[in-house]
Amino acid sequence: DRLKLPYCKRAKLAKNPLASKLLELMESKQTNLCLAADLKKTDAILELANTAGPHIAVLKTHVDIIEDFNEGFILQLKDLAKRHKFLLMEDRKFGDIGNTVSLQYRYGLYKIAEWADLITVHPISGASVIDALKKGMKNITEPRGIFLIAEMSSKGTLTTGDYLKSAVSMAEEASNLVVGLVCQSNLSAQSGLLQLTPGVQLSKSDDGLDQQYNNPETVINAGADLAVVGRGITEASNCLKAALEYKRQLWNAYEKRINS
Ligand code: 6AU
Repeated sequence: DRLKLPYCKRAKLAKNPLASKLLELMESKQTNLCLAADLKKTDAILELANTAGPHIAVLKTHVDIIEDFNEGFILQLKDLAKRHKFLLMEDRKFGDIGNTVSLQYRYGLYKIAEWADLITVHPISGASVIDALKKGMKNITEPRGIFLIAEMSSKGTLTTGDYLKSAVSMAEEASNLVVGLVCQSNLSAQSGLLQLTPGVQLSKSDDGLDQQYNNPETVINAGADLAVVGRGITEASNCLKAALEYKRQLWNAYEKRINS
């Protein structure tokens, strides 16, 4: 049972080397927190990354909301990731045909392939999107991984039924490149795949725009290996204190899950 296995054991079962690295760093830093740094200024993201960095496993960005994006920002972010030992995920939610996606991944202003360890991808266009992204990784020497979005957190999402099932099979079949699934429930029994679950907040149940929130223990019991927290931390009066509190609650829930 995937949910009962400790991260360190699952690191050995993962087919993607980056999934193994991620599981190992989660174990050694004792954190299963993925911080959504959805901020508009590079300085604010760097400050948050430096403060919360020692306590998170992944820093997740949406680079297309940044108003002063530049290459220096990426260099500094990569530096912080190395220093504090976290991975970078660009939550681009690629969702077009293979050729377009491979161009969006590699070129343009953001050159995501050059710096993002992990990316998010919608399975909507079919399994060939994964091959296209692999093509986009040509000559990139560092390991790369994909989180496939099987199920969204928002109210009324269309990611249900057969769509969801096909997304899971797609991830399982491509587990050499797919690191895990973005979803709300325990959908895959494959111990080498990670479940990334967004929609986590302690003080709210929604955001007024149909985001749905659960508490740390609920999402970990629903199979989350990494829980995404954004505004629960970025909008707190003390971001470090909030990050530490989410980290503590998420890790305790994980320990309870594997030991129960
Ligand atoms: O904690 P929040 O609501 O401030 O932020 C949640 C973060 C945002 C969303 O773009 C992202 O998680 N997200 C995703 C991801 C990670 O792909 C999928 C989803 O279904 N819901 C969701 O909120 O950066």
